[in-house]
Amino acid sequence: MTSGLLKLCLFSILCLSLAASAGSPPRKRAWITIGDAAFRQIKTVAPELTSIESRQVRVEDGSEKVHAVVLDEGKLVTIAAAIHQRMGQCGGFMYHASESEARAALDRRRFVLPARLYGIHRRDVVEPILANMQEKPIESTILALSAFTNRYYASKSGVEASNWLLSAWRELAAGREDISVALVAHKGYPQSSVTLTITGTDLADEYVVVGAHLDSIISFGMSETARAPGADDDASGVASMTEAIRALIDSGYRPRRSIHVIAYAAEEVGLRGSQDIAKQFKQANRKVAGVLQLDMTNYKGAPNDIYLLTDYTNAAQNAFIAELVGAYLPELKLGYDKCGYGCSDHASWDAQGYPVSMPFESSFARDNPTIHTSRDTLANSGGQTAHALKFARLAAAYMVELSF
Ligand code: IPO
Ligand code: ZN
Repeated sequence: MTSGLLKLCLFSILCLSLAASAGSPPRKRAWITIGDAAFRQIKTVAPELTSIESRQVRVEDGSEKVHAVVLDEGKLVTIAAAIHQRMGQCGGFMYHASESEARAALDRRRFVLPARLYGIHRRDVVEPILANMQEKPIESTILALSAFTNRYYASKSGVEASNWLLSAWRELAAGREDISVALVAHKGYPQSSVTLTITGTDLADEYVVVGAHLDSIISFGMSETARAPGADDDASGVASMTEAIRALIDSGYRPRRSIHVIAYAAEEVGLRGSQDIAKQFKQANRKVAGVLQLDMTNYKGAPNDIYLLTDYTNAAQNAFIAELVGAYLPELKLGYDKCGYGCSDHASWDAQGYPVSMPFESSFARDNPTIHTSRDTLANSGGQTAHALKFARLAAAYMVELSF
C-alpha cells in the first residue's frame, strides 16, 4: 500500500470511529483570548473553563495577563453577558475560529513602521472642513441606524442595517470616480462590514483607516426580534465618521494617501469583523499610516470631552491625536483612560501591529449605563449630537493631516 493510501485509510478509520463513538454530533468549539480580570469573572459562572495558554503581554504603559481559552460556541453569549454584568462595560474578549489563531493572538508582535512625521500641515484644508460640519446629519444617521430592531451580527435586521449604510455611503460618493463603496462579507454569519475608500492621488497604496462598529447587542435575551437600538454603541461612532466623510467629500479635497473608512460587522461578539479586516490588511502587506477607532461618541459622562485610551493603542499616534486637538479643537479638554483587553475594534489592529488610537466619549468609571440594553437611545444620550460632532471633527482633521 502506498503511504498516501495508508494515510487515507487511517484517517477514515479515525473519522468513522469518532463518528460512531460520538452518538450525537460533536458540539462546535470556539476559542477566545481574554484579559485576566475578565477571565476570573467568567470563571464564577463557568468554573469548568481553563486556559490553554497564558501570557503576560506588554501594553504601552504596563502589562496585562491574557489567557487563551477553549469553549463550546454556545457559551459565548453567556460569557459576553457575564463580562458586561460583572465588569461594567469594560474589558472584552477576542473570538478565534481555531486554537492556532488563539495562540497566535497571544503573540503580540509589533511592526516596525517607517518613521513618519506626525504634524499639523494642512490648516488651509482642515479649518473650512471643520466649519462646515454639523450636528443634523449626525442625528439622522443615529436615528436611522437605531430604528432597526437590532443590528445583531446574526439577525436579519443586522443585515438590513449594513445594506442601508452601503446605500447611504454610495449617495455620499456619487459622481466621484476616485471613491468606491463596498460590502466585505465574513465567514460564518450574514452581516457584512461596509467600506468607503478614497483612492490617494500619489500614495494610493498607503492607507489612513477610520472605523466604527455597525452591529449592536443587548446582554440579556438577544434574539431576532430583541430591541437593541445601539444609538450610542455604536451608531454614534458610525455617524461621526460619516459626517467627517461627508464634509471631506463636500470640500472637494483629494488626499495623497488613500482614506479607508470601515463600519465593522460583529464587534460585540469578539471583534470578529475587524479581526478579519485587519488580518487581510496584514496578509496583503498593506501599508497603514494609522488607524482611528470611534466606538461611542455621543454620551458625555465625565468632565473631559475626549478620553484617549492608552492601552492596546499606539503612544506616538496618541500624542499626534492630542496635537490635533490642540491645533483644531483647542476648546476641548482631553483626558486619558484604559479599557482593558479586547474592549473594541482598535484591539484587532493593535494585534496585527498597526498603530491605532481610540478617542472615547467618557471615562471608564462614568461611561454610558444604557449600552447593551434596549435603552441605548439618542434620547438617553441627551437627545443631542453635540458630543458626537467633536469626534467627527477630530476624525476629519485626522484623515486630512495623516493622508497628506
Ligand atoms: C467601552 C469602550 C471603552 C470604555 I473606557 C468603556 C466601554 C465600550 C465597549 N466595551 C463596547 O461595548 N463596545 O461595543
Ligand atoms: Zn458595545
